[in-house]
Amino acid sequence: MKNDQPDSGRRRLLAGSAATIAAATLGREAAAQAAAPAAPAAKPALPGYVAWKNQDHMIVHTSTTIETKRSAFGTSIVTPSDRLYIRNNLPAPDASIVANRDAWQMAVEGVRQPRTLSVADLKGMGLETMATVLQCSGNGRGYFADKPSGTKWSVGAAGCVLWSGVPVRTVVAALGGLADGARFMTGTGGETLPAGIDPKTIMVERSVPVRTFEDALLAWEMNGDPLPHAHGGPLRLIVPGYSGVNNIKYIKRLAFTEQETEAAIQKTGYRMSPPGAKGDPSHPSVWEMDVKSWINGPAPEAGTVKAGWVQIQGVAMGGTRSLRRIDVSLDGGQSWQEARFVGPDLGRFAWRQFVLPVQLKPGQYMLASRAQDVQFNWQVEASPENGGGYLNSGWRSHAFPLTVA
Ligand SMILES: Nc1nc2c(c(=O)[nH]1)N[C@H]1C(S)=C(S)[C@@H](COP(=O)(O)O)O[C@H]1N2
Ligand SMILES: [Mo]
Repeated sequence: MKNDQPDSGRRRLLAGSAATIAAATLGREAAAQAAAPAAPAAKPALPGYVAWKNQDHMIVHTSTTIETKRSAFGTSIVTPSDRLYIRNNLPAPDASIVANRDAWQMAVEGVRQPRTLSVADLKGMGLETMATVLQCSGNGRGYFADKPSGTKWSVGAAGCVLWSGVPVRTVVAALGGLADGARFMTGTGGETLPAGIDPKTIMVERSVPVRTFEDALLAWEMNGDPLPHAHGGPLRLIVPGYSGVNNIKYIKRLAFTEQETEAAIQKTGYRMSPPGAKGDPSHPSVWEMDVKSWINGPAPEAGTVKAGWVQIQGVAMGGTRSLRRIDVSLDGGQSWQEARFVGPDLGRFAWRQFVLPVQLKPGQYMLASRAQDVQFNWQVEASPENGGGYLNSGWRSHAFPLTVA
């Protein structure tokens, strides 16, 4: 099984004791399969814990790495929940944790009055709704020429999601403010860890710069529904503008710390190491996302359309900044035309849909897009190759060929 994070402990867990850990999930999956009529041998089916997703719109790499098809983002802004990608570094906790959502507890440390708060407590403290791009650090890895190990995501380990919950700054203020010396915000996932493995080698615990607490959200709702278990329900940390791994699912501890966590997923995992090299603390952490865009239509998979009027359509994100411009090329980047953003701007952490209507004659085209943020930073032509295959935002590798007949 390929993972985002080539860490031996985690691999061992998924390969070895996964049976015990995931017994509940696999049990449900097996039951669902037994009940279903025999399907013709086809693409891998959705595992039981995400059986509610739309099979037609998903690519199942493994039971813990499932991406949205390029044709399936839709032309609205928000990615429908049943098409949103899934990525688990560890088997998810048992689904019983969403039986009584309000009872889920999270410890808050590194504030003047540390406390353990339930989701019910948090719901009483504040409410905010925001849209953010949730994007796996390894999204686009499949386009790196170096072929770094890990899931070969194309564009679909990403989505634009509406979250509702309480701002972290509201919780911090209610608990007397940050303790002195806090330099990082550290979130811990609520997975049950197996005995006999050093927790640090497998736990999902991430530290991000402390200033992110000003924008961060503790979310219990996603796209208008209670946060699905598969996406981190009952409670998830959203760090806007930061790549997927920093958005801790089923969060059980939020700590403002002087040091980064010692967990392998932080120390050696998700580091921008040189190609072929393993990560270590001297390499930059995978934190903020870059300005990026890609085209989703027409026909990103079939690659053929009829001559005539065609809407070139895609999504663009600024990472941590708003966008000012989006360009489209029909000839692989030799010439560019400005396209138009569609629909309301849901804020600097959301993505925007864009469109360019063109009249196409029969022939071969190469569709590419490049976005520019409000600080005039253009999306790069090629992102630097790196050991983990992280943060690929290069417009050239995200281009695709179109035959017009
Ligand atoms: N607790 C916990 N949080 C987690 C993970 C995990 O395995 N456990 N995976 C991270 C990674 S690598 C990504 S890309 C996103 C995936 O979120 P999704 O499955 O809701 O799409 O969650 C992040 N948060
Ligand atoms: Mo990820």
